[in-house]
Amino acid sequence: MSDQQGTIESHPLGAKTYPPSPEFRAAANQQDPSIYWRAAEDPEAYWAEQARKLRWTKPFTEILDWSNPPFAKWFADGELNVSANCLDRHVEAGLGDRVAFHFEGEPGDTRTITYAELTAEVKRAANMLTSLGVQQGDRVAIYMPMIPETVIAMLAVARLGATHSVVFGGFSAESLRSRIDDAAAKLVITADGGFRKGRVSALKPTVDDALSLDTGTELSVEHVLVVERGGNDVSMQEGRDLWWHEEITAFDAEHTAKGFPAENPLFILYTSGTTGRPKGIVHTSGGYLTQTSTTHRDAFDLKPETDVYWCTADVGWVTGHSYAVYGPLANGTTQVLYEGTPDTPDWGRWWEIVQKYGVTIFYTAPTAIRACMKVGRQVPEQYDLSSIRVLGSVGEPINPEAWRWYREVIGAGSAPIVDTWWQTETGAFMISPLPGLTTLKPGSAQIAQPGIAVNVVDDAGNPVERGQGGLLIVERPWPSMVRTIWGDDQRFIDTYWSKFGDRYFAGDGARLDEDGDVWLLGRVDDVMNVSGHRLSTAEIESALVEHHAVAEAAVVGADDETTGQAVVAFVILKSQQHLLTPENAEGELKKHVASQIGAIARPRQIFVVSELPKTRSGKIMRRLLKDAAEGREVGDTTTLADTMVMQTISDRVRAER
Ligand code: 6R9
Repeated sequence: MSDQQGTIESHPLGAKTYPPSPEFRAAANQQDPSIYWRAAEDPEAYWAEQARKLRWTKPFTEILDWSNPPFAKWFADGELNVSANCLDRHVEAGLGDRVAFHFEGEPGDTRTITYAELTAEVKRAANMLTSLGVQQGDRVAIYMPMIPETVIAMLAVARLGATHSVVFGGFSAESLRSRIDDAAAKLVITADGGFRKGRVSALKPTVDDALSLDTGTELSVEHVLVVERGGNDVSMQEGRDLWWHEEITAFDAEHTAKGFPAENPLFILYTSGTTGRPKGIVHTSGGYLTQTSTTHRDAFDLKPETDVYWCTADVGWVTGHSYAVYGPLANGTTQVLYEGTPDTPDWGRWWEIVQKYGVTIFYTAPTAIRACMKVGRQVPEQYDLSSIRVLGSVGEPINPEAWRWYREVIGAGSAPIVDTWWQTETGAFMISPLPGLTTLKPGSAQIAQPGIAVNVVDDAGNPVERGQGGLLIVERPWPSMVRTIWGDDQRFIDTYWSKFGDRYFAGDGARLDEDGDVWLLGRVDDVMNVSGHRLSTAEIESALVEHHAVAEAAVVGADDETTGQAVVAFVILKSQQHLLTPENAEGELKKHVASQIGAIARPRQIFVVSELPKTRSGKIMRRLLKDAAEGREVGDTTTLADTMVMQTISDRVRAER
């Protein structure tokens, strides 16, 4: 097998490219390519210029302080109020009547909230939190469904200079408690329950369980504030628990926002670490708001006067923080906020919402796109999606098959797709096309944002040649970067900065193509080594889903006596296809992969399964599939959306061994 076949050096993706249409380009926020070199020439000046678009109560004179790497400070002598930048600033500019949120509850209830109304609600809530003793520096845990009060709570905490820690509503009592303990939160804001898949999913009872666990850590929580949403029965502990709607009536909508230092911690967000306890990623204020608002405006080509923007991510994830709350609100965006799942009451729900509100910018994840593909294009085709003009993708590499479907079926064959690469740790987009400038390549996130410098290096830290694969790094500090891991500076240093000095190690494999565009290849632990050849799980998965009978695929590298690692694939077949049966699928698909990529990539085994193990944010947990493929006891499944999936899969694998 020559090195030209079956390795990441021959990524077979995306032959056809998609330049911006002349009309799109002519109207785009960024239509002059010189932005890239101007920003590269003096990134600090570029970011300072962006930062000055925000409202500072005390202007900054320092830009970047990197005197103590890896602990960066941006705009450190400046002061601002993040919440006032998202609210009061717009109202004072005469935009109070603009809709901030079109809220759509899962059962069909709706609320329209203008910037003036949102500002008033946040002021009231800030007064309420003050009365509960919340001050600058305090931590507040938020465990909520996707409803307006969740955003109001975040902005009220931020307004006081306190720090929120949003915990995804699907997490267990144990996970919630460990996050409360780690941050020593003094207040928990929750709801009785929220609507999910047609029924009420309780939240307050989980908070009760979390707070009554004996963890060996003294409970930091003084109060629990409960929003009424699900209408489910909950018990309220006298003195500790308070109803939001009862308390808030005592407070008026007068509240003057005070400025806080640019490096005041805005939030902690825990990422599911591969091992050990979750990492509390710390983000601060001025740099974070600068980069989220800039990238939101430029990568989505946002026109706040006319666009209706919808990011489908739950606010329990970083995408919800940066691109459903802070970035869009700092830009005065009109957004859709939807409480439920895309399949309730049926798979037309998202598209019905797009049609109803005339959504123009739509941002979701490849896993959701593939789920919609599986159901079939006849569903979105029943709705008028002609308002859509920009599409976004995030969370994992988007396979070209899904990319083309997304553009064709959702984007009327013309909407640019911005494939945005970033992480909880980066806070905001790092690699993404600019839709008025970039000729799109399906499957590649392509190019660093202006003012950001990324590279692909080998293990020794030397840049790879074009056409080669390696590890993705960020060359210089950026405004929205993680500042530390909460309470654990050493872990911060060890995790991200021990490999390449003061260059940030992202943990992702990547390849530079002949044009210098970046192709993300998945986490480095997802890059396999088969007979000394580097193979990417993403590459083989992409080949598998290119097959007409395959709906979804996950690939892992399993230990193999002769080849070091061998490729093991798990596939879901499309339901309405008649060409492959589970019995003949294995042979046919092995042949298909070999012909698409090369014999080196031919999977050793292919298992047809009905579901894949996913986290609640939709990421496939390949680590567990690897356990099953290697015949080990399957590891920790507590972060799975459906913990039974792995049992079924390991039984299947065992039966074949
Ligand atoms: C925003 C978010 C981060 C990891 C990251 C990478 C993967 C995210 C991607 C992508 C390829 C993209 N990832 N976006 N891979 N193309 N456009 O997802 O944050 O949950 O912290 O995950 O997700 O592997 O390292 P987070």
